[in-house]
Amino acid sequence: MSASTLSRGAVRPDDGLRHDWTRPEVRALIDLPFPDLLFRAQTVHRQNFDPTAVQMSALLSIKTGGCPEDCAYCPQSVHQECKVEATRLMRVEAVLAEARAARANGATRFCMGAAWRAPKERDIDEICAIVEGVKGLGLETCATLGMLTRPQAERLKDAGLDYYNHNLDTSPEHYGRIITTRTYADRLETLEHVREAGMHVCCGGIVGLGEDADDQAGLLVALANLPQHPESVPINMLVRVAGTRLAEGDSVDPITFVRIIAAARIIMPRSFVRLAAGREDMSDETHALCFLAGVNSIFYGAKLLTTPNAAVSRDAALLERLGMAPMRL
Ligand code: SAM
Ligand code: DTB
Ligand code: SF4
Repeated sequence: MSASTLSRGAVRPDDGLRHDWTRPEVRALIDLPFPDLLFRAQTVHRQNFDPTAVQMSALLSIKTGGCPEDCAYCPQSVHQECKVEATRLMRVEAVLAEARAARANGATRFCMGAAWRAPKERDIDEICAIVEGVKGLGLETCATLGMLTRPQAERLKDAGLDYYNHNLDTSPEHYGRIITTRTYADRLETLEHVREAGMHVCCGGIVGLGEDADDQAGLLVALANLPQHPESVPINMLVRVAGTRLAEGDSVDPITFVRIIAAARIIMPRSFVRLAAGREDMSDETHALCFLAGVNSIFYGAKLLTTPNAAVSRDAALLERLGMAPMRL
């Protein structure tokens, strides 16, 4: 995208950050000797953040299943053999009860996910009421509802939505093997609408989709070379769900995963890098290496959207063992 084709809200700021990373450069970073890579990541991390503080986001599926998109990894797609029961959008009061519980647990941001390709206008009315309610509890608000138009993004911003999550998922080349019902360009367009509306961007991807090392670098390059770095970068380890197209496959070496996290930290130095899905099956030691590599955000709570998350008691004990603590607002 040239500067002249960027619309106003997406104009690249003079932020002193690099937006011109190349794939060979990022591959070389990922492949650095592990001590050098972690030293660089930890140095960058300390220049920008308190290395002991972890941002805690709670996640709630406010509209589950029945999604028309064909994302190969996702149990909520109607194209999968597993049939996650489709629900309608939750009522405001039910969402607020969950948000209060998340706040009591220590989460400072409440992320709401809906299994939609894109919200309809009447959905936006209901979501705005939910966002206003959650914001009123003193929580930061985040939603992931699929594709958005610019007016929809503006309505959500006006209702008090702080962050919008919309992932690039993988490299542009690998993308077509994972999703055919929505293009990479569609995703970039939604991200632009979110930016133009003045919301913070939460955008990341998934490791373990059968991608190669070049795709892994390609995802990071696509994220870092956005007009502005996403404020929040969730890196998910694929949760393999029985009955999905990606139920079987080779698992990614945890050291490779840590390397990808470290490279994300180095090339997006001021972004919160979130260790997102996949923590339930990750050892405490892998968690610790991810924190060293620059992770400073996690999903906190018993459940992700449809699958289990690492237990709250385990997370609390791990942070304590590591001398780390939840970040306050
Ligand atoms: N339906 C909306 C959309 O995809 O735009 C929002 C919800 S969707 C579940 C949000 C993100 O969750 C996806 O983009 C994907 O990155 C992640 N995700 C979904 N299923 C996953 C899985 N099994 N393992 C890891 N991440 C997953
Ligand atoms: C993100 O990057 N990961 C979250 C959130 N954004 C919405 C979703 C993870 C979903 C994991 C599979 C599930 O629980 O259905
Ligand atoms: Fe639908 Fe989102 Fe799942 Fe894709 S990731 S199938 S868009 S809920």
